[in-house]
Amino acid sequence: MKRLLILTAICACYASAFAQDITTLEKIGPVINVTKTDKTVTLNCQDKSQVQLTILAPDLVRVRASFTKPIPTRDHSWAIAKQDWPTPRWNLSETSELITIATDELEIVIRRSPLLIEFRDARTHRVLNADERPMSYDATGRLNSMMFDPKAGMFVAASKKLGFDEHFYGLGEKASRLDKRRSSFVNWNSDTPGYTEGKDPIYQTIPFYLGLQRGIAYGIFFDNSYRSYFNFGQSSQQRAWFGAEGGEMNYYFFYGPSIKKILGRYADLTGHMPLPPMWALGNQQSRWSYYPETMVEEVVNEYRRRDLPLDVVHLDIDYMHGYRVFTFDKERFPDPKALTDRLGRQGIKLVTIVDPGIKQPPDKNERYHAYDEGLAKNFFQHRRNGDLFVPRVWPGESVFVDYTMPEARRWWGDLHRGYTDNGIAGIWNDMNEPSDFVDQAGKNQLDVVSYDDGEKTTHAKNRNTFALLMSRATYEGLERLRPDRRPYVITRAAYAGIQRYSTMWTGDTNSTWESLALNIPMFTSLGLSGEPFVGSDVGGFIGRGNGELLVRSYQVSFLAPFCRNHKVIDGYDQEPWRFGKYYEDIIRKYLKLRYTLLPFLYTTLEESHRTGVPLFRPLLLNYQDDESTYNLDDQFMVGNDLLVAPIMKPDVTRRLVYLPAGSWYDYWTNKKYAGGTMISVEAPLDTVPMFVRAGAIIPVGPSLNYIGEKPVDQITLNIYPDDAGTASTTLYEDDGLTPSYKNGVFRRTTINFRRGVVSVGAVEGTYTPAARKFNFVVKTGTRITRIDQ
Ligand code: MIG
Repeated sequence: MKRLLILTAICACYASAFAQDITTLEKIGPVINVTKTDKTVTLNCQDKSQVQLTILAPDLVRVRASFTKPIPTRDHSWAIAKQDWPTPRWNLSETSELITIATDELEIVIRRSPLLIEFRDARTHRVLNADERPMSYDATGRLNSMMFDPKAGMFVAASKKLGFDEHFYGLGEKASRLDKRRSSFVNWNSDTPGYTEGKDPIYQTIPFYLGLQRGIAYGIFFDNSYRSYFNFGQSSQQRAWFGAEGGEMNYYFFYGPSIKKILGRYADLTGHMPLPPMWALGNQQSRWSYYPETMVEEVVNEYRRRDLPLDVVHLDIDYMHGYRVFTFDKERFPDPKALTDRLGRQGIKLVTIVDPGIKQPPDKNERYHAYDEGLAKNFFQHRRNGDLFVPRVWPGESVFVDYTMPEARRWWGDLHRGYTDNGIAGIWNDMNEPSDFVDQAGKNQLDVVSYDDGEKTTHAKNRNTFALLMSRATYEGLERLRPDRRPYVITRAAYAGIQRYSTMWTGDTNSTWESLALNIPMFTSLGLSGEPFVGSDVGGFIGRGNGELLVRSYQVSFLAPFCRNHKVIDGYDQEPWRFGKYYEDIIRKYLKLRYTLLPFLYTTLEESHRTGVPLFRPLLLNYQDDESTYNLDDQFMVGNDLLVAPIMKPDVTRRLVYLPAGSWYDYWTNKKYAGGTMISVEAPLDTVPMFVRAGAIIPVGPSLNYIGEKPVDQITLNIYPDDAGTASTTLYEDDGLTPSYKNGVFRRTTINFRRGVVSVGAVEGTYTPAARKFNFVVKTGTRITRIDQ
């Protein structure tokens, strides 16, 4: 009953959130004078407001506004990775009506009265994005329905003209379709088990979106961690707006025109994803929870006995002593080091879950190092009145660490020695919205104060960045504890910038077809929001599921960066063999295919690291000029070369597949198709329709039971020539384990094919792979007449 009441309260406040009417807000301006430094233009307004534009790059401009008062000197964001940008060439010109800032790529035209900002292409002068009304604020507090807090300040908003045929993408993890046009969203990190399409908010906040109109893209990153709103013309033909219940109007405008270029800039600004260890691309198995240790070994033995590849097993919350993080249950896991050693000999890595809640021991005499030390050092969150903040989570009454304190982050990171000393290979951060069983909406936490660089800000500001900082503490801890190994962290909640520290999964999905259908739009949207390493519980988390659903689910996830089967505690078992041999055989086929495709997947993952362009892509990312791809979210691509069109409905064995311009090869039959059209293909349960772009070379390795099982002594380069008879690729290799790739210890090998002649170009990087042989296979049957090395 109590739970029901809480739920009703949550729904009521979400409903009111959608009613935010920004047309009633006060407007900024007009401009009375302009000042300039080497990088910035400051507009001083009649109402004492200030607007500051900072030119960071020819295609990147930051807009900050402060309403009725000067821009504060403190300027800090947990999301930003790069602060020092070399000043690009730009100039300022003024007339009595307009202020114009021009870079080599952007022209920003600012009307003085009313204060309206317009972004244009510097060459064509075409308008990319324009204010629909001046930036606005709410001095009355009426839009801060949930959390009015004197520290938070006012509701702030920016409103943009809605393009007649403008499409919207990104916004991180949303339970919605790919194109966000005509939808609205809220960001307030929330634990939402069993979410379905339309549920909002869910776990993460990535306030970054892309606008695309007639092939031309821009991006906007609204770097504000308060509860925020994005409305892409849901209830208006005129405007797309964004706003937040506090903090600054502070956004970055990115110009493409290509989305790939924007994603590169976004990665420069908020951080590039480091490479995880290569085994993170291996198959992973989890459930809530495998225990005791013999059960873990049974799962592994079953995998090996059935010839199913596996690299990682996850331990969920029951491995701990009464849900105390940084401990092991003595009976269930008497000797974790011996266990990880034994598993290590079978090629298996163990990942443990770590929640933010530190148990407050009910018995005052109990000594629990994480609680005792944190309390002594004053690292836990407090309410404004000085009381310790004590939420209820799995361990019962618990406390949370104030991760805004650098010393607290360091301490938290160091606590992981308890895992690394036991051979634990990676850390899974859950419940970090942060979830509180008695207060899922976070209402009772609004007076929780965080240190925040001495600013002592409240939950309203710090909720959405809590997981980012927890993951950061974890990542940096692992880096210190094992400097010669790449950290592997998985998180549920996040804020922009998370890719620097952690990979992610999409939380508590359902074992239903509807939930499966959300995989592709969610993975691709996350990729368009700077989070390349994503995945979802294969088979779905909650509910019973069945063999057909599990197979179809693997036919999506076998090419997702994170491929992990996971199940709720009371759910029906769904390891690959649980529904019988027929389904298991098909799953084996796809898991083995994933492993042979590793050279291709790893090459594409490194591209994500370097360029910010995700591995798992919507078609529009590769075919930005093709409007048929703008709302296409039941197909995806891996890198530039592989197109996959899974089945996400029961009893369906045939589907339509859209092939963009160019030629395509059916992966299974090598049959060639002309693109730019829709084709109908057979998709019996054992087949996921898959096509290779003509012009691609796909590197494949040996079949493996786990990564590192044997030396990769042969790489087959499957050549799919285009209509001109050419194809090319660049293969990326490194040691897969250490951070030395950051210092150039990798090898990049360019391979070209032209009418029967293969040329292996000069290599880049200082890594020397073990002796391996290249085999070249031309899928058209063309004979190779020469190989130039
Ligand atoms: O309240 O640790 O999303 O993957 O199995 C549930 C138990 C807590 C939620 C995670 C899920 C995990 C579960 N956790």
